[in-house]
Amino acid sequence: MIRDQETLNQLLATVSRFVRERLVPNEERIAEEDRVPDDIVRDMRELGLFGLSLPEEYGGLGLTMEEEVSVAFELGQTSPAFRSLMGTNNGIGGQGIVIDGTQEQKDKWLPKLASGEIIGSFALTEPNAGSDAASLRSSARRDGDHYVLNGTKRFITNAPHAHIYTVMARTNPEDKGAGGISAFIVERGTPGLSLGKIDKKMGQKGSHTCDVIFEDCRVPAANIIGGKEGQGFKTAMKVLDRGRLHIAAVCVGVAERLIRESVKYASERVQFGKPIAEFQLIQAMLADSRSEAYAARSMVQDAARRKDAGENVSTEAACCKLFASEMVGRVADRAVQIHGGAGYIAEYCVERFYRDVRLFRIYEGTSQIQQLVIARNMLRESA
Ligand code: COS
Repeated sequence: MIRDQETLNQLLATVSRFVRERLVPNEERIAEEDRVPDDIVRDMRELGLFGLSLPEEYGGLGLTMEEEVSVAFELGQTSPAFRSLMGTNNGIGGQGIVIDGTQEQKDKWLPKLASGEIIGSFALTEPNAGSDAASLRSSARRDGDHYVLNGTKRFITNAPHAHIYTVMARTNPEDKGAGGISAFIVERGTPGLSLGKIDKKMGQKGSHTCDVIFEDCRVPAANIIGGKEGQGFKTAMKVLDRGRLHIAAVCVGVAERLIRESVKYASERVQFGKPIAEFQLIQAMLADSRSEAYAARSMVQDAARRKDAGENVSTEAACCKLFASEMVGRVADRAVQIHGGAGYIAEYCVERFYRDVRLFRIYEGTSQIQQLVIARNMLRESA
């Protein structure tokens, strides 16, 4: 649902201009330096980007899902590392508190997340629990008015910069499945919390992940999300439903950028006496990419509208994540192909995006997990 088209159009125009004038010219620099410069982070804060999807009463912009994906289509037009930095506050690092947090937790954390004063991070994955998230082994043992956390979380986006971590840990050792898991907000600096070294990734340079390690880390019982044990897995799944739609929208944005780059290159590059864009085999690749990106955009918009209307979009979000992330992989591959030898050279952005987009098929649930979610929901509905 779009609340006010005119206000949204203004926001989209501002974000689009910011992406074009401020972020795109800095893409190579952040890839080389592997960090987003402080002045750009400051500008992102001033634009309200850290609080896009956080409620207005806490200082966010309170975007509906349809509005959020519209903004994500724009943010996707540049290196995913920029979006990643503020993506966790709006998404997996902040939504657990928005969806299931107590009033005190919301009051305490959401205003700082919305302003970008602090960064939130989501710690679900472990060395031995990736796709099978419910098998996680990190433990949280009650001790008076605290819980004592032990375990290791892996590949945690923004962990090196985060001030708070949403941590899923097992409070009931008797229950080895989803029901034994609770979600906690753990503050950086809590004794017993330490970070591993920053992972060397294939792409998305400038966005950082690392291990988060808990060794007898005492967390106040008041920090259990929602104040109740055993709800953490469901909180995580709800957060991921929303996150998957957002990621799908980012995939659409990146695909549209890659298509623009491909059209531009194909129009300029001359072979056999004419621009290669005039050759039908090149046109076929452009047309396939355009059709697929359009399909993904339409899917994401439809799912977002349904979510705003109050429907359960677990299946649709998984469909969007599956299709859009696979789609942008194909679009990036064609973009490199259209660029030929130049596409394999770092001087052209398609080489960087080709590596960047590979992650979309993996994080926030692999393509195979999306397939599993979709098929399971289908079978449940038919039963
Ligand atoms: N919203 C709300 N509740 C949900 C839910 C959702 N989308 N999905 C599952 N649940 C609930 C179920 O209803 C069930 O509750 P009950 O026990 O009360 O019935 C509980 O959570 C357990 O669900 P389920 O039995 O489906 O859990 P599984 O262990 O079979 O796991 C998958 C399901 C595979 C879907 C889950 O482990 C998953 O999403 N894995 C991928 C994790 C991931 O995306 N990791 C990326 C890293 S985080 S960036």
